[in-house]
This record gives sequence, structure tokens and C-alpha cells, in this order.
Amino acid sequence: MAEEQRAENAEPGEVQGTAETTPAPRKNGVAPQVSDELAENMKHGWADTERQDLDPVPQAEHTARRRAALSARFPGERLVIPAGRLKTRSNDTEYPFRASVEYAYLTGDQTENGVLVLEPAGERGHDATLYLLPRSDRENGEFWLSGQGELWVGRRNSLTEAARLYGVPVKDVRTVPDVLREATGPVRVVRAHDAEVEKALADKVTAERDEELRVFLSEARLVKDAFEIAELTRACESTARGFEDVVRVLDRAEATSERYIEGTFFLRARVEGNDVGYGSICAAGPHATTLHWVRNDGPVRSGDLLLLDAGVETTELYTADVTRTLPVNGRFTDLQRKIYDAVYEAQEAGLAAVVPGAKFRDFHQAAQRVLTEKLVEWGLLEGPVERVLELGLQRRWTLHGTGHMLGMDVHDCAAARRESYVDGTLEPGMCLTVEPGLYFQPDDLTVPEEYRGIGVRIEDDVLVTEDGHRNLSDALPRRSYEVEAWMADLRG
Ligand SMILES: [Mn+2]
Repeated sequence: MAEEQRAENAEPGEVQGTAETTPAPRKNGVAPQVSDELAENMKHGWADTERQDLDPVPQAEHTARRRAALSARFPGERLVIPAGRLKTRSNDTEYPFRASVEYAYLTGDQTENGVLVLEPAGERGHDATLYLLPRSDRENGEFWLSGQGELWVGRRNSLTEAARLYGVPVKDVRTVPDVLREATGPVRVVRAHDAEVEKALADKVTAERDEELRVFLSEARLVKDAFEIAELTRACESTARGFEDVVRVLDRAEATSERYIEGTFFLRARVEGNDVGYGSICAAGPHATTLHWVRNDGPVRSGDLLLLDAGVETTELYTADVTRTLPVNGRFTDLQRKIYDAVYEAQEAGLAAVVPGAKFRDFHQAAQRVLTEKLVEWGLLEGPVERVLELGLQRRWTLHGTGHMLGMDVHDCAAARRESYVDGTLEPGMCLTVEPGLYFQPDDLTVPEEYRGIGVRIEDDVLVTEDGHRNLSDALPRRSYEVEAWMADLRG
């Protein structure tokens, strides 16, 4: 019944384009009728809950500085950064909302349909305005008759409350299409988040100029500020607890499936953070050789390895990205240990290359060299090592790059230019993963049978510091014998 009424009144994901929000009168009689007496009754008797005691959110000083950097890069131009809208999952249900990274980074807010606009303001640079949906109107019945009414979706901040929280003037988002349509002068928008906003700007923007805005915001996040570093540290700490949770219930996973592991980690992510930062890879046995195994519907067997690649995303949307490869029964076989220790050695070489001033590629090359030496030593590849590296022949089993930037996106800063990221230089404040691996596909006839179906990856999240790096995920052991001792400890 509740759902029926909602379906009748709701426009999921839609905010009306005008200030007139009176719900459309019902005509078909399917939904419950609202008598004039009830409509009148619902207008009255509600307390004023406006909050006067709000302090700015902790990152407000940081978002102000981030907006100032953006302002300096695009003087005299109007900049439009939408949060995005709810996405339909099926019929009238939606996916959990996650604000666009650009919007959350510049505002600290995460509300659907929000839009940040930086208006050129001469000498001052820009004036920022945040556009948000206000509290529901009680007078016209919106709060209980509209699908976005607060009675259905929960109380929102009033515009005054939001202004206090985020340190930016706030206006009604329903005026945004008109504001943007009437705007004159150069405009840029971050695309792919809000079709309504883009429609209003259609004849004012170009793809090329908008891309420059996106690239700038991606590169701005290459070096993390103090707030971001604290968030990434928290994400790693929660993630370590999630891995411990998994180890404690491995026997229950054996009785069910990889799903038990996924669900166990997810519980930690939802309780301590916002969500997982990406689909958890819970890959037991040969599934570990599938790089993005997220079906997680396979068996968990004693004697196999479990490759768990998972990260908690904090409430402020910063994610960890950590992998451990664990023997399900708590002990590596000799061959599993040989392969695991090789990956560990490669990771050590990679970590040692994460220092300020090093090229981003250096840690990848250091790890690849170690893995290649092992593959030659084991007789899987014919040397010399230099020739193998030159031809990239080791990549049949190393498969992927050794790391990437980490932040609000698990593969953060993806729009950055090559020269500032892939071909760039490491600087203090950058946060990245170091994650070498070796994967022997179950159907790979070029390796001895006993190798087939073994996949190992070890992944840590590392902050570049003034004099080297700090491993943010080092609460979790990495050496094979330390992993065994840690598992034994947790399983009692
Ligand atoms: Mn990763």
C-alpha cells in the first residue's frame, strides 16, 4: 500500500524544474483519495525543527581551498559541478546514491541533485553558490504527497542549515535550469552527472572545454590534503578490521560460499563507512586468477588460497584498496608459499621505489623485474631476464600494472594527463597502491600442472611522504609466516 501510493506520486530522481511543486492532482482513483479535510489537517500541527546549533563540516576549510584553486585556474568563467541524480535500479527503486567525486570534493556535501556553481566575481575570483533541494513544503502537501517529500525520503537540511554546514551560500536547486539558461559569458560543466543541467547549458558549452575542467579536477586530487590523508588512513584501518572479520568466519565460508566472505566484509564497510569502495573480489581457488572476480558464488575449500581484494569507503567517500592472499586452512603448501613469497619480494621491491622524486613507473618496473627473475628461475621462462622484460613475456602471468592512485575513486585521478600521472613524478601527499601479482590460469598448458589455478596478489595503500612513504595498510601482515600466525591467532 505504501509503495502503491509512492508510485502514484513519485517521480523518482526528478526535481521539478519550477518553484511550483504542488503535486499533480490524482485522476485515476487507484491511489487513495485525499479528502479536503485530510489535506487541510496535514498542513498543521508540525513543530519547527530548524537547527541553530550547526557547526561547519570538518572539511569546510579544505573545500574552500580546493574551490580557490579551481577559481584561479578558470578566471572569469562560470563553472558548474553537479552532484548527479538517483539512478533507477528497476521500476521505482533506485541504487543507493553516491555523489559525483568532483562535487563532493569541492563542497563536502553528498546530496542528490545538488549543483555547485562558481560565478565569476571580478577581483574576488568567483562566488560559490550551492543549489540544493529545500525542505518540503507543508502548505501544499508536497512533504507527504510527493515522491521526494521528506515524509518518504527523510528530513533534509534547510537551505540555511546547509549554508552553515558547508560554508557556502545555498539556494533552491529548482531555480538552476533558469539560472543557467539565462547566464551569459563562458561556462564549463562537469559532464555525465546531470542531464538536466547539461540540457540547460547545451548551447553554451563545448566538449573540449568541459574536458579541461574534468582534467583539472582529476589532477587537483593527485596530491592529497591533510583531511584526505586522514580519511584514507581511516579507510585502511576499517579495511584491516574487515579482513580480520573474514578470517574469523572462514569455516562458515567453507560451509557456504565466497558470498559469506563478501557479506562479512560488507557488514564492516556499512557499519564503519559508507559502503565498499568497489565490488569486493572474494576469489577462492582458481577464481583468484580472474582479476575482477566479483560474482563470488564459488566454493571455499581447505587447501586452496583465498584472494580477497576489498576496501572500506569512508562516510566522506575515501576508499582503501587492499588485497591479501590467504590459505583457507591457515597454512600455505610448499608451492603456494614459493609463489606467495615471490610476490611478497616483488612488492617489497616496489615499495622501496615509492619515494618522492621517483617516476610513477619506477615501482612497477621494480616489481616486474623481481617477478620475471622468479619466472626464469623456476624455468617457466627462458632468460636472460633483460630480454624477457624487453619483450614483456612475463606479462602472461603478471597481467596488470603494479598500482594506481587511490582516493575518492579506487582508480583515482583517472582523467589526469599522462605527464602528470603515468609519466609523472611521485610527490609527497600522493596516495597509491602497490599490488604485484602472479596468476596461473587453470587452463594454462605452458606451466606445470601443479601451478594451474593458483593466483596470488598482495596489495597495500601507500602515502608518499617527504622522505619515503608510509604504508597505510600495514596493520595487516604480508610475509607468509606472519600471515599464518595472524590467522591462527584470530581463529583461536
Ligand atoms: Mn588496486
